[in-house]
Amino acid sequence: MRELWFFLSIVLVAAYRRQTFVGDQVLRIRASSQEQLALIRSLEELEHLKLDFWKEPTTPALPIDLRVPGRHVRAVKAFLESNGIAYSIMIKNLQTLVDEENVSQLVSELRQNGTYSFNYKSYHTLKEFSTGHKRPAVWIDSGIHGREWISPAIAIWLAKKIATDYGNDPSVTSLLNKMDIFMAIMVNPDGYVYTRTKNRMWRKTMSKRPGSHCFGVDANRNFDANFGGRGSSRVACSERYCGPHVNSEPEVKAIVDFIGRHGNFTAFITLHNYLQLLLYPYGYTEEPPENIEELDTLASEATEALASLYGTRYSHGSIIQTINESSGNSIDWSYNQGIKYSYAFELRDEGQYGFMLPWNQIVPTAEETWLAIKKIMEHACNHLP
Ligand code: BHK
Ligand code: ZN
Repeated sequence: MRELWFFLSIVLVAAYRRQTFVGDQVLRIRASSQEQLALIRSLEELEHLKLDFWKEPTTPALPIDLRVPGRHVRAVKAFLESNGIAYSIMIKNLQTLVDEENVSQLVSELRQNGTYSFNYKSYHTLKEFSTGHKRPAVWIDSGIHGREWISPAIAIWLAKKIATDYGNDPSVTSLLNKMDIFMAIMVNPDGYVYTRTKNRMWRKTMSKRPGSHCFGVDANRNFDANFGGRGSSRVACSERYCGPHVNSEPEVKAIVDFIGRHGNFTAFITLHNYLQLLLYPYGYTEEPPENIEELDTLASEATEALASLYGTRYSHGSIIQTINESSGNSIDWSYNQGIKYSYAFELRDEGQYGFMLPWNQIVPTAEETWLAIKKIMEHACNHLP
């Protein structure tokens, strides 16, 4: 259907919108003297002929290429012949070449359809040059809550892992040949700095609240998903303060704008700690997401893969049924944007150290989490819309 529509639109555009060159010829003229050159230049003054010099008359040594509209071809040839000027026909019917070009463009577009590589052996539209095709993409963010140090710590390990596995691990290689992975490793840098310098238990952003001695917004309540509803607070001093309005925090707005502008994310993964959970939407409603069975099965496969390395057990389920009600959180928002594989990890541990997870658990946590993330990405890649 799409092909048919595309073909029709080409035909219609050719017939009704674009200038045509039916019968136009391009003549290659050889002037043998300055006199002949002058005669040809005099043709340029005859504006009604609508002549188009592809190559201007310069010296007798160089050819002159002249496009002549179909209805003046005979007259121009007669003029050249009567003045003894030699010429040959370079292009017999210009429209034939234009038509051929349109057809090969069409064939190339149809072939390109559904692939994400740039075809260098074809001419392209302006759009294809400027933005290219946006490949389907995976989003991974971490560090949205300041005190959850394990989250950015393993994300940077994951980035290195993905980069080094490309070309070595067949699964990562084929994934990256089809999809892009975007990582925001430190979503809330101001909050993180504050946990390193002033208050290790800081969770929120650092934005000032006029008229309040409290500052900061819970960035994971600031998204446009039942904003300000249950499981969030309108009180500025609350740890779960949703902020003055949707996307008020630049940390959140940056994500929302980026993902919106890109327009082709199919998986969204956010890293928090702790409790060893793999969560999917929703947090603000008991209403199950449309593909809950797929989300649940994939979560169980991902946590099984995670456990296979060191035996770390993760539970999984929707946010609302597994932890609590939560409005304005990132994965409810991303899911409602059409990103079908939206997940939140609550990383190690189950509560022995909590936010104070010792440094020697960073790499093992990264290694096992990688197996789960890989499962989610592979599934997304095998189920592209
Ligand atoms: C994570 C992602 C989406 C919705 C809720 C959660 C749980 C998270 C939160 O925002 O309340 C709990 C938390 O920070 C500890 O990581
Ligand atoms: Zn968190």
